[in-house]
Amino acid sequence: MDLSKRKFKDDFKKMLTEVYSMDITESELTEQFFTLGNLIRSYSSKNWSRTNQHYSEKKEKQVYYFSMEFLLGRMLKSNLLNLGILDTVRSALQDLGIDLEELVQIEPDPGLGNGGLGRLAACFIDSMATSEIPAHGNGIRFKYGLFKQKFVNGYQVELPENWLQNGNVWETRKMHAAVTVRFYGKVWLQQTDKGFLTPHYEGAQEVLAVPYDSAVIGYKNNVVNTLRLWSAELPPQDDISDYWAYIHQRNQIESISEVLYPDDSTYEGRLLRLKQEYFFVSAGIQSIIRHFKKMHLHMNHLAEKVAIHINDTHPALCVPELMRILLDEEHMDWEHAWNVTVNVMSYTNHTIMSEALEKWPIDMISSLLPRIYQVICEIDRRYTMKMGTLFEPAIIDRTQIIEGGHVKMAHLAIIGSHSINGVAQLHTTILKEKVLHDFFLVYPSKFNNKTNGITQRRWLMLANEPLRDLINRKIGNEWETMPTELKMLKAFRDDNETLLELARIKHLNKERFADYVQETMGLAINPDAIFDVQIKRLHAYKRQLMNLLHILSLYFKLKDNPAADIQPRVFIFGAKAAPSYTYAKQIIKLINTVAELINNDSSIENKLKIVFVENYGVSLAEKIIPAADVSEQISLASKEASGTSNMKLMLNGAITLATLDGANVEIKEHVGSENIVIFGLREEEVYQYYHDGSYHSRSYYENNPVLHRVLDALIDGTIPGVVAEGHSIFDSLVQYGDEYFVLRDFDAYVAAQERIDSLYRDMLKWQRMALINIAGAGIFSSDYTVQQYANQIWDVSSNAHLK
Ligand code: 26M
Repeated sequence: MDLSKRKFKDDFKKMLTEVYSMDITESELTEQFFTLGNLIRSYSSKNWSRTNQHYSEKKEKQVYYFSMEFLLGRMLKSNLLNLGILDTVRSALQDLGIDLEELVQIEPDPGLGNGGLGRLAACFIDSMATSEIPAHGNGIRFKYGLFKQKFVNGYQVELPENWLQNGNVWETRKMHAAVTVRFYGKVWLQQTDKGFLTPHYEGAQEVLAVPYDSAVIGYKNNVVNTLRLWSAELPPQDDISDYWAYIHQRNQIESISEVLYPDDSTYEGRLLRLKQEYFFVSAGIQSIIRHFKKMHLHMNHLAEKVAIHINDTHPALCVPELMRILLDEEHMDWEHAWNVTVNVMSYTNHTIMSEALEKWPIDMISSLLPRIYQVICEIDRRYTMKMGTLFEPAIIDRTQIIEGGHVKMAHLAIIGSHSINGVAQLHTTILKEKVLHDFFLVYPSKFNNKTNGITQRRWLMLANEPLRDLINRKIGNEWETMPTELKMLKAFRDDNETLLELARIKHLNKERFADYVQETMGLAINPDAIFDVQIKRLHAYKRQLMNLLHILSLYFKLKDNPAADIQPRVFIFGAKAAPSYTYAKQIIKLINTVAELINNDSSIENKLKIVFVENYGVSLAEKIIPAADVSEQISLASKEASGTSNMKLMLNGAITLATLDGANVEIKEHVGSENIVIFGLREEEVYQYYHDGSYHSRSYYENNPVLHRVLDALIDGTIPGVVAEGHSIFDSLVQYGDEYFVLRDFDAYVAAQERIDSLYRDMLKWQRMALINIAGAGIFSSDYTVQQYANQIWDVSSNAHLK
């Protein structure tokens, strides 16, 4: 948008007096933040209604991205950037004596997600608005986001994240768009006088779903899409006969949208979680149908106007919910309704970890959602009938929806969708060949790959302004919306001046992060050291433990020989563990304790430091990633579906140290094997071990002296204060088979780290590698990912210009 500094200053002062009756000198940061937030809203409101009007008039097909999680991060700067007024506003505020960076801190970081899956949804809505795809998010307005992590004596402690405490400037409550969601009760089918079978409900509990809409602003294109998050409320009551019963019921209903479940890899069959899933699914689908009806088209045409995307299995009830509405409320016959449903739905799988697969006990679904359960049974009956004639019984048994007293949500999503995709090439191949092989035999053409991506606007333009400026000076700014243009940077691979500038920018970012660490943790770290970064949820398969064992091996090397020639390193960790994941929490305690030991050992002369940042999340990622030299992507091959921190880190010039897992495989292909450090077991080797059962971790402990010493340190008192944790972790590796092959990959990992050490010594060579990584990162922009979803799955146009 066009905005002069002068106009902005006038608007800002006017809004401040109108809303707070204050002038700038009287106002504090909070008032200034809300004023700026409201101004941004007013600047985008015209385009928001214009976009909606355009979609309605053109009757364009709309996409609805259903996701339990949207891990947005702070929106202030992102909105300013996308409106094209970031620099103007920053400088105008400065004239008024206000520092934009201070206002930024006022905004809570809305942590409405656990990790990769939720952040992917946030990158996607940014990219969809920018790519001019008519697509909207649908999710839950959790009152409490992912817990705040604190370390107490090295242990993780969880505190509530009350992000809504001071209100949320970006949202609008849309009472007129509220819908009712039904739980429990009895249901039976009755013949009406028109000859329809309609269900009758008795004793159902009614929950009011109230939407809160936020603008999703496209980058400099006047498009504003919508993120709709639902909140659960007690429907208005005519009379309240029993006040205490009323209060109780209200609390019970409001608990549905109270808190995000903090697990990202283990499924637990909790009733409240199932309520959450049906709640936002039913509310979202009802609201889509309401909107569709304004077009006065027959329901048979729904799939021409609506695509619904199921982000992991959490919203898989979309399938029976849409069937329910088409059958019961629109009186379609089963075949037509099913045809429409399958054409509308598509599903993304995000994990092969079997413990993450959702399956709900029949009793739970049938009592909470009696009509939905009937519909699921009928879907399953028809599936087995139809496919039973075409495939052998064993395949049908293994692909049924209802099995062993449970409803399998992935099976429901696959049978009910026309597309199922994995999130990196390797992951999709494993789905087709192993994890979902039976389904691949039944529906080969449903399977496809969509490699994940990240938005370069948040993860480079906002997080790393010095690098953005350098790139723009070198190659212009086309990459901002055509990110593969970053490849033009390759022309500077032998230009020492550019490489030195890159080095200077990295150093600057490292100094900034070092200042932050000094201020918040009281720990001094040296910006000349290698900043070696592993930031992701804590999970055994991601092998933060292997990283720590390597650190211990370096520590002992220096203890034995203080003059050992190693490059100084700062190992940076950021990770939350699911509150119930005991083993992950033990690893957190171990890392913190080793940090305490090493950081305070003066004999190693600052050659090693460990920084474990508290409360890792989007805002911290924005500080850490630009300062990273090394990107640790060391999951056991086959286990990480894609990873996305790998992409963010390479985009900021970090060198990837990786196993051939998830999207690392594609990163290697794009930068070439000389610009990445690869080590460890391959996926086929891992499966071979599973097949022949020949992995015996104990022999690695017994035969490798370095490993032996490092592992003994866990149990012999070398690391004070981790007796219980040390034993448990030692046993998991040596005694109980080392499920994720940490000991098997240890030597290869140490060798890879030595390679990093030697590469870093040649500064120009290192920066050349960094440059090639930045230049090759464009293909991993979520702009391309969502454009592929639009063209190949949703069948909607991108770039339908609104300008
Ligand atoms: C399930 C049931 C109950 C409570 C929580 C869950 C649950 C929540 C999040 C399960 C899994 C969740 O997320 C999984 C996830 O984040 N997967 C990651 O997805 C990324 C985006 O595709 C990939 O890059 C990562 O490799 C993958 O681990």
